[in-house]
Amino acid sequence: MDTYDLIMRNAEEVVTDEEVRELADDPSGKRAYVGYEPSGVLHLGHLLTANKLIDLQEAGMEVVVLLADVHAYLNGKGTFEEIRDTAEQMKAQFIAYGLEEDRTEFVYGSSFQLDEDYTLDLHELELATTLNRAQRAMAEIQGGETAKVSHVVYPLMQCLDIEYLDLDLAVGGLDQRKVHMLAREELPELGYDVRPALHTPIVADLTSGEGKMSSSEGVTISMEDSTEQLEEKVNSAFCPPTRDPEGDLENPVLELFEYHVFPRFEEIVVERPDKYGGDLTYEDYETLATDLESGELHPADAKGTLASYLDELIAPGREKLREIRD
Ligand code: IYR
Repeated sequence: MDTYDLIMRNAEEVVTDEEVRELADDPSGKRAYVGYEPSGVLHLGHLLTANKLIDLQEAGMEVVVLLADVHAYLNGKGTFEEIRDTAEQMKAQFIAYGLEEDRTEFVYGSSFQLDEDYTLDLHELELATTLNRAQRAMAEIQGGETAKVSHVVYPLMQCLDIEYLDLDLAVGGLDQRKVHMLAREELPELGYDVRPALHTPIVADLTSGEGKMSSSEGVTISMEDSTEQLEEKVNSAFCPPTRDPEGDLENPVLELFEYHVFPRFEEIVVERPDKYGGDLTYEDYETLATDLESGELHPADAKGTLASYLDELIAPGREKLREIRD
């Protein structure tokens, strides 16, 4: 796959395409990042952006993972000590998942966000940004009410991270787009460069096909799931025989194949007894989706296959978590 296509694979949008093409022309030494609030264990929401980081590493870029401890604190995720503990566990799970340890820089937010220069820049941004704008940038990230002062400081700090980590590309789920747009507008006011952003899709809730999977309600798959739990969740997933269910619904089974399985495996084998037509082998998502729509691939077989590939992907992280906790 050529570098531009690899960078763009499964991206929902990039801002701007022209800037990303420029990056793709000369990716070596360029720095991309995702920031994560340390909280809980890794789930498919985290792994979707991690897949993109793995693509970017393959494209020759340097990858930075921001363990956003100060952001998690501002968002009410616990004490600093709890957040640090969770962050260390997250780091171990990311490495187990496939981020190359010696080519990934893990950075704690608190290692630079409390410095004087950063703080003064933050205050300058506070002065330049309306409450309304900061609240809107935060609304999709926070989900609930953004009534605390910490909730408006949070997105401004996220804008500054892009400059202070010396990045060439900001990566995040679509829920981060308003922060990235704010950064594009505000960083030049402080005399800093505009950097492109790449947004991954938000995968629908497994059972309903609606909303976003990684929300606190609903079902998601995490590094903590046993093989049996994972099978159970996938088996109860919404999977109509179409990639485009009516209205706002999505087919989460197909989405998981597209965003999680195909990027990480060369080929997917659906094991079937001979009397049901024997094994099916897929090298790309399109063919699998087409077969599901035509009835060639039964939803139950698709689910069984999905569960076993997802299990393979999360197994090393699950093992790591067990080690840490024992
Ligand atoms: N807002 C992210 C966490 C986060 C991301 C980046 I990129 C930062 O620079 C800081 C924080 C979230 O919703 O998890």
